Amino acid sequence: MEIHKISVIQGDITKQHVDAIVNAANNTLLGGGGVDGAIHRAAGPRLLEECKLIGGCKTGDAVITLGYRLPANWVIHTVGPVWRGGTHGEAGLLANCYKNSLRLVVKHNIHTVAFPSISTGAYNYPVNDASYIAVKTVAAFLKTNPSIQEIRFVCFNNATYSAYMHALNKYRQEI
Ligand code: AR6
Repeated sequence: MEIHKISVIQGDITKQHVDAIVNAANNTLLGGGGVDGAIHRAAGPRLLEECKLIGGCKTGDAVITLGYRLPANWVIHTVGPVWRGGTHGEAGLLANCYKNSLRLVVKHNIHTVAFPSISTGAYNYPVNDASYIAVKTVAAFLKTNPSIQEIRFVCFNNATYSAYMHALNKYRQEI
């Protein structure tokens, strides 16, 4: 049962000892606030140098870099949608963030990965909807990609943690 590979914790993603952590970046990939700022600070300046060479990322897409000073070997940078009321394809774009990040996980033979709550900070995506999309999308991906051993959702605050736990329980009851 792939759902046992999904965990939810409250914590700081920069401290996670996993193969890869995911960054909730912006289209420029040149850093910002929130989890993006925290990851760049913890990884050190060489992360920005590598991101500059990539030259940007479309919303819903993902790119991969090294982790530099982070405990994680890799950083997968994905760009979530800005919430604009829900009628601008936000749900599909958010699901693409998770799918495209996990495609890179499989491609690079990564076994353990940590996600932040993409789009629910500065980009204002309602966390109850976003957390359910996150859980459902990664669970579907795990079904066809058995090489992945753990997907960890790292929630920075209590409200986010509650939303992800609720989403995981809701998904469990539906399958
Ligand atoms: N570990 C885990 N989660 C964190 C951490 C951390 N160290 N720090 C913040 N969060 P946000 P977005 C949570 O705003 O909504 C940036 O400026 C935070 O509490 O980081 O996708 C980018 O450059 C929230 O639950 O990302 C973009 O411009 C979640 O991470 C823009 O923000 C996401 O919040 C992206 O906005």
